[in-house]
Amino acid sequence: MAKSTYSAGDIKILEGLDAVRMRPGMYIGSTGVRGLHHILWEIVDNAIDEAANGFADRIEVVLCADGSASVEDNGRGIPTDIHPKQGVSGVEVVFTQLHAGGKFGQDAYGYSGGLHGVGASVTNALSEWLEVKVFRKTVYEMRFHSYLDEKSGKVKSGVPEYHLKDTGVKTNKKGTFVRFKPDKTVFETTEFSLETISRRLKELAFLNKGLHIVLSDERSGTSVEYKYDGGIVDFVKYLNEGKTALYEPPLYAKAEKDGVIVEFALQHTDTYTESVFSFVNNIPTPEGGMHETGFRSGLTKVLNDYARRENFLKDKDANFMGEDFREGLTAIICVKLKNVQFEGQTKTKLGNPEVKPIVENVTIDELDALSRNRKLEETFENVIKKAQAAARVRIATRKAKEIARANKSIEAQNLVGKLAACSGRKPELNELFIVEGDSAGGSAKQARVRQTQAILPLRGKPLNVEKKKLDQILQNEEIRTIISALGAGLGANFDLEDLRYHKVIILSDADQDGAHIRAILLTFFFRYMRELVNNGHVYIGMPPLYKVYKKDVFEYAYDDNELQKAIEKVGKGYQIQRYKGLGEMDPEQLWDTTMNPATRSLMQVTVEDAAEAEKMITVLMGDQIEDRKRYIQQHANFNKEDSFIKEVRK
Ligand code: 28F
Repeated sequence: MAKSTYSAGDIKILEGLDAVRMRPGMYIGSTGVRGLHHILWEIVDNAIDEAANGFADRIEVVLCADGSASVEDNGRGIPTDIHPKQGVSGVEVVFTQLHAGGKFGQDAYGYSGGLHGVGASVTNALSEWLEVKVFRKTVYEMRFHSYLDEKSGKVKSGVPEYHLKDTGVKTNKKGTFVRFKPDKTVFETTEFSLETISRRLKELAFLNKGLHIVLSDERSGTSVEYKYDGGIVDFVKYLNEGKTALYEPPLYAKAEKDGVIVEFALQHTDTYTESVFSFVNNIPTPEGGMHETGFRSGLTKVLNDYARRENFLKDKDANFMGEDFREGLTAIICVKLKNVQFEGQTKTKLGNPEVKPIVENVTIDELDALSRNRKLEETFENVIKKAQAAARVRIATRKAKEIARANKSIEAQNLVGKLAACSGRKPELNELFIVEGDSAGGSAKQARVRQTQAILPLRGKPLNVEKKKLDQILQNEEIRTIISALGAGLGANFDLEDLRYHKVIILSDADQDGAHIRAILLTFFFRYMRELVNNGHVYIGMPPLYKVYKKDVFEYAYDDNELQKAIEKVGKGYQIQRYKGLGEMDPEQLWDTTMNPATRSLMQVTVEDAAEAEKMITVLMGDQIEDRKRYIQQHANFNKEDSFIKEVRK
């Protein structure tokens, strides 16, 4: 049984607590509202440690009406017997000795936090009074208080009123109860925040599977309880509420390696952001550190291996990037270790370098095992599919950046001899005719209105951009010339403001070749100058197929139907000229039939349904021959490459 009087010989040890009161900031960071909560967390952390070590499963926190707070756990109870070295009870050691062994001997006590690691004695030192009860068959009690010493004129902190006493009162309870009143002369505010405390207690409940935490606020008469039997799996589910998860339940693993306990839970959603939250010994590490780095590289490796093993990646394919696997990822990573080193701006970054390979290896081993579980086949497939989508976007974005860079050199391109520019300086009035073939180009140059009509003859077929990488596309002279002539850049860098021609008119022959050239150009515009199409700047010139004439009367016909009507109009003795191509028309005919705004026929290209157009272009212009065949069969009525063109004669 501990002695129950307090003698002068015991005083020496308390000088440490007076130092705390002299410079509270050194021990709890600040005397503001954060510091106030800090002294509560010291007590809560001890209760959590007891639970984390498997001795307690319930913690109750009460914010009392008098400004005090109490914490109770149902653990073993702080030792009541006399500590062999200190000569006083374990309780007295805990509340009077400043960080007894950097938070009472981590070896004896297992893992404990580093942030609040200065211990319960600091809470005692900064309280008006503090009361402890230990329930071990009977109820033990001890009280401390701070007071102004008349003799020295100094404040004495956390002084025991008596040594730990056994009240003799029998109890069925076990555990520790601590109640303290923060000192008004220390803190700028002594009002506990229910919001701050409930948020953290909820987090602690997630981090400590099955731990029942009860929080009561006597000031407002409210109370909340937290208990998560799924632990961090429940944490991930909670974070993903309101989002669409790509699989259920979250992936989870826990393992120990080289004295470090690693636990993680993760689940992907259909969103695009990454939400990875990490903890060390229950302390949040928003700045990340070695554990997060290890987790990320382990995740990337194991998922790439899986993708290859399951043939999502073929031999020639490059690996996914880590970021591809983290798009829409919600994850919680928890590690527990001794001798934590915190770094960073706010000391919330794990600095221990040995932790990186440990977490990486645990992540690889555990996730690899899960990925070989046939029941999780669909889960992993969904993870890879999400990464495939992310990779596609990543590559497209990179292309856009390359395009932006390439643009600069394109601008400087010399157009002399190719483009017959117009003299007018008003883009809204200007028209660019992209004409198939040199001879039609020559006629068009002669026929045009110089001020508003520019002619760009295409010599060969432009490149089918759908099948090519951007660098190849930009090597194609025809394409470069078009980009340069329009002057508005391309890709992400495309800017309508800089467009030199508000009508871009494709003039190609009404045959197979012409249709192909048209489709190639439209694909290029759709892929790299979408705005141009969306804003209705792209047109298709419609050269007539027939001329029906007699002396000086004539009619043009654009199809067989119109041919019949033309024949009726011209009447007896008519003659028919069938145009094989634009090249057969003389400048005057070309002007009349295709270029004169008063008499010509243009089709405006619009995209009615971008998703449909996208799919169609991918299938028709891409290199999946089987897909193309199937698509064409399914859309039997499908007017070849031009079906996303809405016909508007202008
Ligand atoms: C309300 C806050 O502080 N709970 C605690 C224990 C249990 C032990 C312990 C604490 C004494 C001197 C190291 C019991 N039996 N809740 C709490 N529960 N501290 S604090 O021991 C601390 C030792 O130095 C405990 C066996 N081992 C440890």
